Amino acid sequence: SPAVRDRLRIAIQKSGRLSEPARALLASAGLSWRESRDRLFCYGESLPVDLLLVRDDDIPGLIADGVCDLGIVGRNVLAEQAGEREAAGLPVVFREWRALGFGGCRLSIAVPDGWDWQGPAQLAGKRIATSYPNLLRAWLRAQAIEADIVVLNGSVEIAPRLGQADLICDLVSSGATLAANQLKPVLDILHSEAVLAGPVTPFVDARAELAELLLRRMDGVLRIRD
Ligand code: PRT
Ligand code: ZN
Repeated sequence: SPAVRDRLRIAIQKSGRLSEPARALLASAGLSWRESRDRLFCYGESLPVDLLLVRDDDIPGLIADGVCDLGIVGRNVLAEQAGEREAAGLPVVFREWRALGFGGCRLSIAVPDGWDWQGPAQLAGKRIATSYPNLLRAWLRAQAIEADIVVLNGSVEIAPRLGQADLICDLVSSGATLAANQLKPVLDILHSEAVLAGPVTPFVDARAELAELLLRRMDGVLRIRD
């Protein structure tokens, strides 16, 4: 059972696409920290809300383990890890609390430029490279398509050229990376953006009020930005 705490701890990406916008959002919500930029822990000054700077992939697990209370992470990462926990028979103890309006991208199926795309049925029996096996598996199952999933942790877009896979399922924003690898997106299986993630069950100590205050302020900032 989670320890009783009177400070709220938020995990954000240490360095990457979501780190600056996450910090900017929290700063706009009135948070400030005593910190040096490269430190892993930032002590909250204006409110008892601390930051932990981590790899984005670690954020759902940190919430699940109760090391952090909230996190700012891509919906793609949160949903993938929820699927992974479900597949392992573990309870999914985190969920999306708010969509934050930055870090937008799609998890898309992309095929070689030369393919004459006719629809999902064309994927049957193909090898699909991805870093999102759980999201892809769920989507394939829903479409009743049997295909082989090739799990790669990086450079997914070169897999077809290397002969490791026939096509890919990867994150896309501008599409330039796909184009540079002679691939074209044909359908989106998830629309993603940065989200505030938190536990499924409410806090029972001082963190409840802190989280409520933070949400109220964040909602105010997000409304103005709209
Ligand atoms: O070190 P750490 O593990 O924390 O960082 P990371 O390298 O895993 O994550 P990072 O910073 O690359 O991405 C963090 C999050 O940003 C992702 O989980 C997504 O939610 C979101 N995001 C938004 C993206 C993109 N847009 C995106 N374009 N994540 C990755 N990409 C990739 C894309 O797959 C392609 O390879 O960026 C490349 C450029 O994309 P195009 O389409 O503009 O060419
Ligand atoms: Zn990562």
